[in-house]
Amino acid sequence: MQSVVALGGPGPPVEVEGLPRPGRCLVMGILNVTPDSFSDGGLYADTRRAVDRGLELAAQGADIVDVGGESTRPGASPVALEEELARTVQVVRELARAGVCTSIDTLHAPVARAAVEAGARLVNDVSGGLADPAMARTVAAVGVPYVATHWRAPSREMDRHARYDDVVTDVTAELTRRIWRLTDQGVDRARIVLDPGLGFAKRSEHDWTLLAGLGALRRLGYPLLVGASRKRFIGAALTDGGAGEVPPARRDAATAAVSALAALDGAFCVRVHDVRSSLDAVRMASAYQAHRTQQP
Ligand code: PMM
Repeated sequence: MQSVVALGGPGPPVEVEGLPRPGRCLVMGILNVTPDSFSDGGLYADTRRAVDRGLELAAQGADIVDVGGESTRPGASPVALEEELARTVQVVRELARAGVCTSIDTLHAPVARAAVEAGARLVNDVSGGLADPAMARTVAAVGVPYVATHWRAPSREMDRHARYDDVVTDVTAELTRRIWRLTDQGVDRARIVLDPGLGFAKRSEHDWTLLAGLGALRRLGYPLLVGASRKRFIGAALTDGGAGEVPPARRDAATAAVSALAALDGAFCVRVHDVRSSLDAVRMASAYQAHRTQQP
């Protein structure tokens, strides 16, 4: 069965089988069950608090709650597999049991498999299958949608890899190779969602160029997920050329603006910390778009 029924963008919204279909860009709420993520590290580090936060994100309107147990901020160190499993699987299980559509944000095939067995409906892998050679086969076997993000290197060394001739062309080519590898290993094309990987081996100007170039990435023919929330390029743009960066906790209004821009450019989903503001933003984008298409 074909899961992607229509390409988004200027045009009808994209749908992926097994995920919510609200008729607009989806909003994925971030639930980092980590002590060290860049903007919310330590806030939801135990299971009870994490589940409560996931339920809160769902009540605020998150279409998907993305559970992650390993920080991917620049410079972050990896965590042991057992620790990542302990942080995430029970949280996924309880949220899924409560009826929340849950995804697992992991680089590791065993965590992806355990989370899907606990009820996760999407695997979100910021390495696009590069970090764990077993990921593609695992995703093919468990048969849920898969977010393949543009990635070049582990967090502690990714800043050294932020070199591009033309970032949109290079990221498009590298994602195309990811798709080949995934489909070669049995992943259903109709279950692949692509992500430009804002902040992953990118400097601010790369992030902005990719955001402005979503149309080119959309031409690959896959739904796009955009993860801009509170990232460095947003903090840097808010300083208006002044010194320093606006801190992560003060970047939600700007993140919502970016969510509206991404939705207008046909993003399938935005991944955000503050669900309410980005949900309002993508709703505004869809109302605007509906009226724009009515213009003569
Ligand atoms: N960014 C982070 C973590 N997971 N997943 C996807 N698909 N895309 C992203 O851009 C992305 C991600 C890092 O941000 P966080 O530490 O705030 O979760």
